Amino acid sequence: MTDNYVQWASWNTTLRAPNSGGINAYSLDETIGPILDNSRISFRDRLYNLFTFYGNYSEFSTESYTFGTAFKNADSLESIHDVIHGATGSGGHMTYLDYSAYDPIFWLHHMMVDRAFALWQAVNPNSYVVPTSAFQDSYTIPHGQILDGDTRRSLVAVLIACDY
Ligand SMILES: [Cu+2]
Repeated sequence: MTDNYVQWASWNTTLRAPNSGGINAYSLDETIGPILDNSRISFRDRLYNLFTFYGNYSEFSTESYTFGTAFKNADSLESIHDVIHGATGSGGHMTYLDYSAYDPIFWLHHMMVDRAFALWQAVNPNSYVVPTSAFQDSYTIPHGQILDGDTRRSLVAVLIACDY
């Protein structure tokens, strides 16, 4: 465990905007409401733009669509999602991928992401994953492998084969 992650061994409660990384850290909840409140109109406008101008699933959904491709998209549902993770956590659980699901607000946040996706999908029923090559290696996918609408099922097959 590196020094950057030592707090996870000592925190025994969910923290948002923790006042420190120490064992007696507490949440500064009162700082998060204004951050989200000040960004509310921006989030609304960004979603409006995504719903209005993005008819391609890959462009709408993910910011990684721009890496290593000829495609450029200025915004994505994933990007909005990321900003809300950072703001809600403000250094606490929601900020970090490995720990965010320990904060109950994670599930409300992801419910809203799913809702936004469902709304977009209702308007764009014929657009889904555009086959794109993986821009880097991962545990299950080598760089260059084509990712498409069947990739997730392939990952499930790998997990089943690994007895997870
Ligand atoms: Cu998330």
